[in-house]
Amino acid sequence: MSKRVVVDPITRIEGHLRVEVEVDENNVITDAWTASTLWRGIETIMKGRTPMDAGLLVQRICGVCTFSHYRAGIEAVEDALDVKIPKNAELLRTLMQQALYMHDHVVHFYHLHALDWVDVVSALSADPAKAAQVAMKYTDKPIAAGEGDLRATQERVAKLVSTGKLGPFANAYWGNQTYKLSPEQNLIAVSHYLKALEVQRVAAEMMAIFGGKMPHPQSLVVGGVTSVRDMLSPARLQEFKHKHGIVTDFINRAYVPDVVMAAEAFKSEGSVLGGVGVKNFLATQDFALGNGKYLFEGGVIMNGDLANIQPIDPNAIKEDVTHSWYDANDAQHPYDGTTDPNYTGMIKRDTVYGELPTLDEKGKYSWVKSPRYNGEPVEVGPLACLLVNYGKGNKAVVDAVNGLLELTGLPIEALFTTLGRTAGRLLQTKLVADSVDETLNALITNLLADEATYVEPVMDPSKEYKGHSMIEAPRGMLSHWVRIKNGVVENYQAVVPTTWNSGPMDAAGKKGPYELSLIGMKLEDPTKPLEVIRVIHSFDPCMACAVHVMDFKGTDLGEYTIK
Ligand code: NFE
Ligand code: MG
Repeated sequence: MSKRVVVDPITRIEGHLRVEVEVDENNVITDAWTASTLWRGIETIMKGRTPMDAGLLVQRICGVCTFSHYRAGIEAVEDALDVKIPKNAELLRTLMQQALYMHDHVVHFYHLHALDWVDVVSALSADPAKAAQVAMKYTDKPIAAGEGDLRATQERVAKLVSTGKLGPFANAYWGNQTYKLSPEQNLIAVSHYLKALEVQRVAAEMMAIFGGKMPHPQSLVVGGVTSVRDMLSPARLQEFKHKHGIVTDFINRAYVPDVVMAAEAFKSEGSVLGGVGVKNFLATQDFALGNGKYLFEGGVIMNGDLANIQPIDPNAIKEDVTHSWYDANDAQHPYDGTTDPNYTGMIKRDTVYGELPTLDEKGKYSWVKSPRYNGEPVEVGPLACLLVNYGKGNKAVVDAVNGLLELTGLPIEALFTTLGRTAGRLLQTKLVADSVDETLNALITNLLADEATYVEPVMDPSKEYKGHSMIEAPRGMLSHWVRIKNGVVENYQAVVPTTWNSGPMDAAGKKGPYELSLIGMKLEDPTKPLEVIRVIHSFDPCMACAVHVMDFKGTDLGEYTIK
């Protein structure tokens, strides 16, 4: 007898995500469906507006990767109007992107994903003196340094537990048998979790130095950046460098050792050794270094074939809505894409929690569309970026990947797992952090000879234009597509990283990365599905990005029972 397990809401993500799985009598997942239960409306409100405002409006798609949508919106219009921005502007955009990644990935690992690997309650029984020794095993200068520091962390958490109000640590599956770290290792990680709350603020400040504020920076315009002399003064550049040093130090002395520690502890835990169901990957070139080169190259991997990486064909991208709550006849290319909502409801059935409204997998069941590349689902994100660059022989990436495999004793196949996805995000963070000096130096050198930060775009209202941007956002490849007519936006579509990964089945019944990654995994206890959450979190879901359309009419979209 199969049973249905419902996880809703998945917390520690951005937005609203529901996962349903069927498990057999051995608690092995036999089928899975993922849905966003939130409806928003940004693509539609772009119509009829000046393309010069596109970036500022579409950055509201999300409060997390605000810079990514901002930049993608502006670069789509620049592509349409054939604007080539000055080198200073290009480098400044790269520096902001680097800061975004350093912020976003650190927050994801510690505050959104770590508690899938770290049992906070177990940390209470650790011996702080022993933990101080254990920390030295993974780095000679641990952030969680010394017995006193670790004991203070333990006392802080114990105090929280004694009040009975666990705050951020409430309602988790503590004690689950798939937690593998020792009490001492858990204590080290909890100490870094708390420290990361401070460090992420410094990374956000890096963004604000060039963006004016964070989130939702304001310094990009069609044609370049508004950052003129004041923003590019030596004092500002120095401030950026200083904050970069603080965050990089944390990455080297906490994030790297913690992932190595987790890899060692979890390398025989079955539920983290699956988790890559779709072996197709897509990543675009990004992080322009100002010399015509990019930190990361782009390409498409099909069927896990790293030896045969193809260039991206923008015409191969289409979005299918067969199982999404929208109307459209066929899969659509984003230049001609529509976003017409059609909510069809849920169906009641028996679950491990009793009778509940559940996803209607034979009909429509998610607000997320299903992007496809030549009709195939693909995974995007840090892992996709690393695999594409590893396969193409990008030296920095090859060295970083091989270095980590050596350090952890993991085989190359381990990349194609939940653990690999999480370790891949770490390596991307480190590569990005390590490229900042080169970018800053290129900017400083260029500023000595050339102060241009902006070229005025020219738009002829009697002409029609179309353009798109493809960039890497922290969760993967992001593309924006714009058509301009009579001087205003005629159509606007965003094909977003989390949409690629979390979309429902397509017309051919093909499942996307989230759904396929769950199938075949065994749950220790279906009423406490930690393993499901760990796999899904490894993608770093952002449903706000994935859906980006909004219910203005307050329509009743469904009823939910949250257990
Ligand atoms: Ni809302 Fe986003 C990123 C974009 S996600 S966070 O990264 O674009 O899918
Ligand atoms: Mg879209």
